[in-house]
Amino acid sequence: MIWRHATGVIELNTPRILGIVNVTPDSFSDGGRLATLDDARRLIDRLVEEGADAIDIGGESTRPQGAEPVATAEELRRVIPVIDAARRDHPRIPVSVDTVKASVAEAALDAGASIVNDVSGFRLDPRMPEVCVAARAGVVLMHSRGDVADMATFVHAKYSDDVVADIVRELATQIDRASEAGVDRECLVVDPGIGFSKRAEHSLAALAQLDRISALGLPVLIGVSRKRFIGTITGVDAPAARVGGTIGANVAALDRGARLFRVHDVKPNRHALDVAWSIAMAAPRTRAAARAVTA
Ligand code: HH2
Repeated sequence: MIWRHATGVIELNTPRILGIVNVTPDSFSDGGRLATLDDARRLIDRLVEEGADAIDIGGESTRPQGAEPVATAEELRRVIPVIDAARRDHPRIPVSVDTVKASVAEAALDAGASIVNDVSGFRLDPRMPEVCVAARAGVVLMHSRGDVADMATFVHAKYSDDVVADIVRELATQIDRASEAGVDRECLVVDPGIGFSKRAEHSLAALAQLDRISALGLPVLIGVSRKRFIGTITGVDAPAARVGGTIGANVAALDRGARLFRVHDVKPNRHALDVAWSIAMAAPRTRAAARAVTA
């Protein structure tokens, strides 16, 4: 399997890690850490050094307490200089932009981003599919409900007895919308949207039955990093201290078919996923496999 994006290909012959860069004052686990462009560049240097295969840059939080939507001009002001710097500092590393706004995606793609990570899965901005098609961008279609302000709360967390069937059905609609707009299937990956309109039991069902998400026929990306359900299970309140729980969830997801992992703490996740993958393959993860990313 491969994931095609605007400037190259990510071969999914090994677990791939997207390092998170939140250029937001209010993100739930790392908000406000990046005060200057140099702070963002230093973080990106570290994520790449620790083994990230791509960088996911976002300028609007969807925090679980309910988020404050960000104006387009402000979101652009936050993300474009960081995307530009990431491309100049690390030309081999693909950049993803985490946004639900087509105008932000468009400017980000112009600045050198090659992947659009839309946590609304093309639901919130009708122009998003055409922007992605025009740039031949890689696209993450994530499952969520509601808008930016409430998608990470429990307002829309009402499911039938088979929560995974509901997620699969809604994701299938989002995939159809993307295909009808002309997005190449090889450019698409799906994400069950852990914690988005999902209580702990819903997120756990999605992870436990990830094979049913994989059955949609597209690569699966998951974002469990430091999330609330890990705090619920472990009793660890501070998001930054949830690394162990994050690794547990990522390794379980790898076993159930996930190939792309969006994380804050690249180094420990890189080590854990590489060891788990090498066991699954009964062979060490090779350097050649690790290099099969073009940007
Ligand atoms: N989770 C968050 C943001 N973007 N994108 C994808 N594809 N999958 C996810 O699970 C996902 C995502 C929320 O996490 P974070 O960026 O750490 O926090 P915040 O939204 O508060 O900035």
